[in-house]
Amino acid sequence: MQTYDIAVIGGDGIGPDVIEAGKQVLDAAGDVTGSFRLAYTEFPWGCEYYLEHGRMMPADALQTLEQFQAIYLGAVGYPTVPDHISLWGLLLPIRKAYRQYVNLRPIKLLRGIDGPLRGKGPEQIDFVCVRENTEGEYAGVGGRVHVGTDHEVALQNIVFTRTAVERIIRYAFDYAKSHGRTGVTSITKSNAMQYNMVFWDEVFAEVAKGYPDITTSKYHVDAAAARFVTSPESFDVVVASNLFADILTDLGGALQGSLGLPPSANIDPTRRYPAMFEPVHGSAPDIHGRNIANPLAAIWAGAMMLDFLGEHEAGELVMNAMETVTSCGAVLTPDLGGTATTQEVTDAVVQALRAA
Ligand code: GGG
Repeated sequence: MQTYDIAVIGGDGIGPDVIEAGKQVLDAAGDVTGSFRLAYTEFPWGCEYYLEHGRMMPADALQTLEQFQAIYLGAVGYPTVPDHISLWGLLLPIRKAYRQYVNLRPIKLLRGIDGPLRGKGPEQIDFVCVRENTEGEYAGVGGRVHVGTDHEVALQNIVFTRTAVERIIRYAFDYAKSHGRTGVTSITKSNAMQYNMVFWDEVFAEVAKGYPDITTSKYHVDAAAARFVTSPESFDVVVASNLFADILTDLGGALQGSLGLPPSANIDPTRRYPAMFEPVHGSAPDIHGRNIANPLAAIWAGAMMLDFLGEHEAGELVMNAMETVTSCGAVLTPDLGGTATTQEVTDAVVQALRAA
């Protein structure tokens, strides 16, 4: 039996609760398939750690995490610490240091979930966003001068390198090819952003030439946002910059019926570094401690982790168990109109998995 070493960072707010739920489901998948076990090592990093130590994770955290095959992350951020400190203290350094240049975010309406769009069901809402995950608007280049004066200046520079733009676009095409998807849509704002986004458009056109069997389309981000709502079925694989895809995938979460559902995989496709799996949602301080957080995004992220580790059957079992629960509709958390607790939903998924 294969053992995988998994680093677990529950993080802040509801993060530890939904990751605990995910672990229970993943362990059940290991039992049922009999083909693997996950050996977890917990790291108590996040905002509480920051308040005690003045940093979100220890100075040698990146060396420590490098020994693991994958990282399972809950959520980062709490009102006690400014958001830019928490994000730049934990999540972004991991993505950048481990060259997790792909952030894969499926947008799929699960069976039984009543999405907000009239006449759009699981057949119409089923696409994948490929988010550039190491630079762009999140490059972290900038500064502030004349701080506190009436002529204060704040600069935040966007960085697009050919290496990063080309590899993420290529990944989107390769993903489409290997997953039976037929179209790739590129999203920019090249009418207003005449340097970096025009550059992206050019690279997209160049890379597309190598994939004659894949149809292509491109939209400005404002038009794309409207199209997510009016015509989600027109998307298959979407590729966009760090910030644009982050914003659009929250909209995607809304199309899925709740931000408690979408998962996210941060991947270094070369596998030189560990990948990191997390729910798209944050720490939700407003519902923290009430045992009503939806665990499905974290469970889904766990299914992506199993798939990435090569445990495809187990990943599929977890997805099917989740859809059994959503289809039945009896055990759902309040964000999906139900009254169930985090643990009740988790138990229902485990039960469905074992029954399968
Ligand atoms: N699940 C991790 C988390 O806390 N995400 C919230 C967040 O603000 N993420 C920013 C990002 O994905 O760029």
